[in-house]
Amino acid sequence: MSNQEENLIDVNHGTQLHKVHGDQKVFEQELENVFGRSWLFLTHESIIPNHGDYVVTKMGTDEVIVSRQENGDVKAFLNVCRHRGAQLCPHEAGNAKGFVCSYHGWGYGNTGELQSVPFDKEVYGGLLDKCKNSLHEVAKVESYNGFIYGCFDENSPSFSDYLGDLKWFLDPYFEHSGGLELIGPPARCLIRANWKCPAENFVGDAYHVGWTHASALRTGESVFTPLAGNSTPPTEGLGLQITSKFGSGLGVLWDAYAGIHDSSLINDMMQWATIKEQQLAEKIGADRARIYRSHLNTTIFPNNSFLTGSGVFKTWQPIDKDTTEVFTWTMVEKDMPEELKQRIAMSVQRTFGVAGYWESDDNDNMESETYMTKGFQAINKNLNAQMGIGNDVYNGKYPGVVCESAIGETSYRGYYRAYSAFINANSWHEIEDKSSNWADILTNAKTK
Ligand code: UNU
Ligand code: FES
Ligand code: FE
Repeated sequence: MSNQEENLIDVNHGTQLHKVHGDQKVFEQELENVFGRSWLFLTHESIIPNHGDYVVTKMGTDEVIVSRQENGDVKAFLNVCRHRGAQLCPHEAGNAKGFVCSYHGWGYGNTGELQSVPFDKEVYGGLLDKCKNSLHEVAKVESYNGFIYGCFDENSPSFSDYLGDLKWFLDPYFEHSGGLELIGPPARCLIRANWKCPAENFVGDAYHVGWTHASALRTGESVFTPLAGNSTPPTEGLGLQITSKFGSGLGVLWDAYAGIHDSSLINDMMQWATIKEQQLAEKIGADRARIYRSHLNTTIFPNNSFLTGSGVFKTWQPIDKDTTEVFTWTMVEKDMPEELKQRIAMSVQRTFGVAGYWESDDNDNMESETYMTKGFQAINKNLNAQMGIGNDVYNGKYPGVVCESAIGETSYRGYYRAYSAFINANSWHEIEDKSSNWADILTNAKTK
């Protein structure tokens, strides 16, 4: 147990040590205990629809090939040749029945099997066992309404159990809407910030929107514009915060489907969602139909964040303790007119693309959080995630641990409670064990 970090997170008091935002030893434990055990977003069915379609993406610091099989399944493999370890596929995406290494020419099927070895008989004398040199396969791959996630640990719960109480809130938009598609290829860029800074921001920070994004709100004229400069106080009934057993969490801002998009999109998007909300009300009831037409800011633990309605969909890939590669896609509803999908995709790049006028507001804060906490004196001091502590309710009116307030830190606490369980566990069995009383821990937390 000596390699573990019992004091990094104080789950009972809603505080974390500064070094959670970037410490070499903590980073190494995250790769093993968090990225090695969690469900990580890979790609979407709509991006690899046909046999042989593939993308190359990241799972933690590993690069993986995600490939559509002949029977329709999706498999994922480390993008590393079994011979001398060279990068197997140098492209970001394409269609291929197999991959040939650029170094000595070993050839693999898109099933991962080693199929051809130059001069196999002559140089190995028939002693090379091809069956034992398949590509290293990611243990589990699952689709949630077309969103494909992979997990390195075969003992993980199913993706839907992993989502836990969040599923009830996500299904209206992801499933009952008729389904989504993801528009790629993802924009990619590096930020000088620890990967958790943006992950925790998206899991539950409605607090920063009016302040950090004041000028984006004023110039963009979105449905959130009244919040600009914190000129409107958070009213009762504005929204909710929700967290779940394994750290995934979200914030609801009621009736705000058009999200971050500017005035050129508000009318068309709200009209679209209002008609669909009425249809959904008959199918799934008025409460959940309203959730479809609301705005959800979400992080699926640990590093996949999105804004529903807004259509912003991201992964935060760790490069090192202070560097993150940000991937940004657009998600839209399948049955939207093509022209509306394209306008949303362009607006997502204008707002949350690599130079987006919302994204760049956030990145200054992400980078300064990462650096300021590294000072010699600062490093051992605490962060504070105590807002609304004591007001969290488990399985009340809604599933999950919920606070009926738009602004608060319920989802931060849930995220870091789970993070602490992952960091201090050596197996999924131990994560489950440390999480059996998760809701009690969160609802009983006190500031002192
Ligand atoms: O967390 C965010 N980035 C966000 C939250 C954005 C818009 C509304 C709420
Ligand atoms: Fe939140 Fe300073 S006010 S980081
Ligand atoms: Fe932001």
